Amino acid sequence: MAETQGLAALAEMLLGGGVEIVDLSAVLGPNTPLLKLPPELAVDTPKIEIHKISEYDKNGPWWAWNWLKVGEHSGTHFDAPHHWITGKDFPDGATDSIPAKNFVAPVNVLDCSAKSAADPDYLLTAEDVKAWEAEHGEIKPGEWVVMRTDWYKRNGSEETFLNADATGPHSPGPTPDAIQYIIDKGAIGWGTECIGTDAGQAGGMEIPFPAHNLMHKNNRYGLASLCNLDKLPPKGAILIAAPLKIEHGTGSPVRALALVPRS
Ligand code: 23J
Ligand code: MN
Repeated sequence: MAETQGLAALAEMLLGGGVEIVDLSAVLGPNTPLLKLPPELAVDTPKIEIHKISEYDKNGPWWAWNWLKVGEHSGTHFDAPHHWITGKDFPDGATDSIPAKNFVAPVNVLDCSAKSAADPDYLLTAEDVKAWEAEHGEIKPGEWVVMRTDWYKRNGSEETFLNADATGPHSPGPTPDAIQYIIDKGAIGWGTECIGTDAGQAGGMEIPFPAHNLMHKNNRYGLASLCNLDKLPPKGAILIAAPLKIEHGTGSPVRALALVPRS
């Protein structure tokens, strides 16, 4: 069967180096940048803590292990539909009810790095997405769409990553019409290299936080704080991003990986 042959070919490529595994996740720890929301609007996610239980000592002579304090939406993470009020009623919209098949899918990588370097408030429009498709090919149902900005290169410092001033955070993201367009194309999810799936200034848009509002309203997913999107081709890579199976979870840190054919 063709399916069997395809998987055998993949096995051969994995073992023979014909496919490269690109790590799309940042280190998760006390220095991970975290979202800051206006205090009059919301409570923030807590600082990440890693607590030692033992390290080959009196608390465990032959083993080392830790326990963690970590919010679901911390570091490189997955947004489930249940995260947003618009997606709250999907029976398969939480981390423990999303079908596992949705955690492995082809990925379209839109390079917005030059425009984001020129303008930290750069907003990707539906017209931009259509122009990308004209060059690289159509976005197909079931595929991820991710925005490459090279913003992950700032994630070593919360200050440069959030890029906030008196008018709030400044980081690139999508317009509502770009998000509606990829939803209509059947995209399974939308991912970015920034702290969240929305632009820094998205709270003030006509639809506040359109990536969250519209994607989750349509039972689609989000990925935030992705890394290394500059190492992916525009098309042809496979994204693996599986959230922890947290009971009724709204999201989860993930080890996001891309399978990239070696050229
Ligand atoms: C809560 C409120 C606003 C936003 C977010 C969370 C995220 O970005 C997130 O991590 O889902 S913008
Ligand atoms: Mn999130």
